[in-house]
Amino acid sequence: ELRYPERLNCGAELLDGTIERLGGDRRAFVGGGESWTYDELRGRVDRIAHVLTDELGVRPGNRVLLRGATTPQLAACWLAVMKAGAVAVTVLAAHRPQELRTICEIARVSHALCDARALDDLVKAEAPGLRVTAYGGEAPDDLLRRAERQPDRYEAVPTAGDDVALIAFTSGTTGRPKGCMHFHRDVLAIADTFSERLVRPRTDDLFAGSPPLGFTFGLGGLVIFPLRAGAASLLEQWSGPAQMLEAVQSYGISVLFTAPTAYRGMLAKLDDPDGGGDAYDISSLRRCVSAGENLPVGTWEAWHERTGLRLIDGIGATEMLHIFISAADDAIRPGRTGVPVPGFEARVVQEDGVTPVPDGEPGLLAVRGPVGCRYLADERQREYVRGGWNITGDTYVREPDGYFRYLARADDMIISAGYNIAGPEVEDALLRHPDVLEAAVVGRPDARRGQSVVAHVVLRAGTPRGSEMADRLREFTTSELTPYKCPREIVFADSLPRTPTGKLQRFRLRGAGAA
Ligand code: 3SK
Repeated sequence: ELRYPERLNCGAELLDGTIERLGGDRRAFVGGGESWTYDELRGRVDRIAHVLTDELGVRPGNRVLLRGATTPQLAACWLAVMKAGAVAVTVLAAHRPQELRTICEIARVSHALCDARALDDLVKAEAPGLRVTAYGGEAPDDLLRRAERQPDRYEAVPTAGDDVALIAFTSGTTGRPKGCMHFHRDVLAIADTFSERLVRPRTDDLFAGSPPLGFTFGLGGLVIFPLRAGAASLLEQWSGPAQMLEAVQSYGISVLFTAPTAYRGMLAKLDDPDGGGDAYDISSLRRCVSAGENLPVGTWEAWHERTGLRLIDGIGATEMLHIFISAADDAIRPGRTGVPVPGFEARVVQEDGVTPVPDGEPGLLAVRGPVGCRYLADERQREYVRGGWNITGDTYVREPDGYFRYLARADDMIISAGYNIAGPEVEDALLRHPDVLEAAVVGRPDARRGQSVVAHVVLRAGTPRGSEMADRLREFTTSELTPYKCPREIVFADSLPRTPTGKLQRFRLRGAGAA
């Protein structure tokens, strides 16, 4: 069982605690041409914390919005907010002014620290009473300039373990954004469970990944986990699979966090005879984590075959802060997400959210553990947490051996002629076809069947589209799946709609027909 002291500041634990245990003369953050040791990082964080409290008037409990590209500077600001006892409200660079305004309103944000290159949308948001300070720019009152004039040691505010440290926003597929509150102890708990027990970082590891720090998948994987382990993290924004492969090679990344689409994108590059795939040396990779989306067996196998590495799949949620079902090493069973991460419990329940369903039958995933959902002032809390269990909105089967197999988001189950069809299962089959790069399968209203199965498919570069290809894909799925699951229609697309955090937006495809 995890036990933390009553007084706990996660920023101080991650920095001062790690320095005390392992020493400060070790690499902490790399990126944008910078490389800081733990001692240097602490100096920068502490100076920023001084500016927050001594110049900007940030008080413990104040909500501070953080907005910027993935850089060491953004991560230093996050740590400074933690040490100052304030509450970080992390947002995505992709959030538009109206969304930013809503977030500021819901979370009653008083201050914002914003990358100077991303100021425009925040200024346009015109959030009432918001005090915005830019960092990383040329202005004389830039946060980092001010920080240079401050002392390099700051005594962290002695927050309680169950003081709120972070409000992470999730918009779900539709509706008003929900702010998920997480405590100082939660920040350490995700490192001490999933990271410590499954990723098992080493002090000489270099972490990196594509999820932004405004998404808790990225915040955990790129800031919290490496710091807790005394490892280093590369904090850079990547634009695509080629850049990722280049970064792995040039920096010697050993622990990678990204989504299945990115693993497929990297595989496509590695296997492209004209793309110089063999030119990439990615032998530094040791641990690869996949989350954010369902990981198809085909992707797992292809990555294993190409790299010899066993992808660590996991399901996480903003409400749960990070990953709560997963498996690593020999415990991995491709096609299953895994088992509850040590410290968590999971089960599959009926629509009422409390009655368990027998093993082997589909139902709603329910989970509980050291972290959980606490929506900020939102009635939807009642739907998410029922009887002490978090109902994540995913449809799962628990197999008799205790492994959890993902079927679909509960909203994405297709009911056709009385059959329940999980779109991701059909997507997995399509992805096994050598010409298919991406696939999204949805139900379309159908007078006879209730819904009919429609597949939206992105083909590999240079593959001709058309009815012949559609017939071939339909035939292929019939050879792989029970016929009632096979798509009645195939729609070819250049790309699929995704959220800024990379999740497929299947709801945007429902009702969309052939172009
Ligand atoms: O939402 C997700 O998919 C997720 C995955 C891993 C860790 C954290 C999150 C929010």
